[in-house]
Amino acid sequence: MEITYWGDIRGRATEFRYMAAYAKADVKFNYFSITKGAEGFAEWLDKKAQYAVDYPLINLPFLKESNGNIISETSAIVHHLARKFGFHPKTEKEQINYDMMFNQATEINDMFFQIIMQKEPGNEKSRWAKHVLPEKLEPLDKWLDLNKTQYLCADRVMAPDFRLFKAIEPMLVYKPDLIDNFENIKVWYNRIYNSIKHAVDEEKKLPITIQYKDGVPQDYETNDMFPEAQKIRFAMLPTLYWGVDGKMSAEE
Ligand SMILES: N[C@@H](CCC(=O)N[C@@H](CS)C(=O)NCC(=O)O)C(=O)O
Repeated sequence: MEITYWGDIRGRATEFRYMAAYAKADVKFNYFSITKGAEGFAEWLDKKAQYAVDYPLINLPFLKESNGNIISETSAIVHHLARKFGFHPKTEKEQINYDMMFNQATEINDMFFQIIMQKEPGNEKSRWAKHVLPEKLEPLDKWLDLNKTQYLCADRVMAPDFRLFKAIEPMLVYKPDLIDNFENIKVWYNRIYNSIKHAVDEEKKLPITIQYKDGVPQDYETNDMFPEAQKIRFAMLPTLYWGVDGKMSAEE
């Protein structure tokens, strides 16, 4: 199978790469260049229009199976990979844990994007990192302690583990003492890290994303299927204060 996404950033592909690394699976990754800026985006828009003829939901990332089937939507791809690699629930109890943990991991991942990446550094953000962020992780530490499982849903790794790991890894760069008091999360984190060390270390070399405004193609109006909608979306792109090139160190 093949997965297509933006290259030279982590973005939404990190969890796919971690899952593939853990499963030692043969997944081919194709990349459009977003770090080329406007030019890379224009190349994608051109291809997108071609794919959209047969597959109107086309987006980045998308997965193409060997029979030609296309799957878009990040979480749909994650669940598909989970089923293929055995990282999916097999009993009702596992299914319940999986559903809950996937939601928890998604919320924590979204919080990372909305607050750590989009909020200007300052007193409010520091207080958020000191008080709110640990408050979100503490119940998960207790959950692991009470369940006595090696991973979030059971004694085997499943998709929510990768989603949460992918969110926590850069959080630890942003706030290195974040899990110091969470013994169970620490053990869980190191267990996953030690299984896919090489993939994680490779990922650490990449920025999470680009400063979005740098990727806006000048000529998108001639390329885009919905130029007016794109124009409004581009005008509303947030400024990122963390997670882009040169802005990935600890903040206090
Ligand atoms: N709902 C989609 C959103 C995907 C998305 O926002 N992709 C961004 C990159 S992270 C993109 O550049 N998409 C290409 C496009 O909009 O044409 C998903 O969950 O995968």
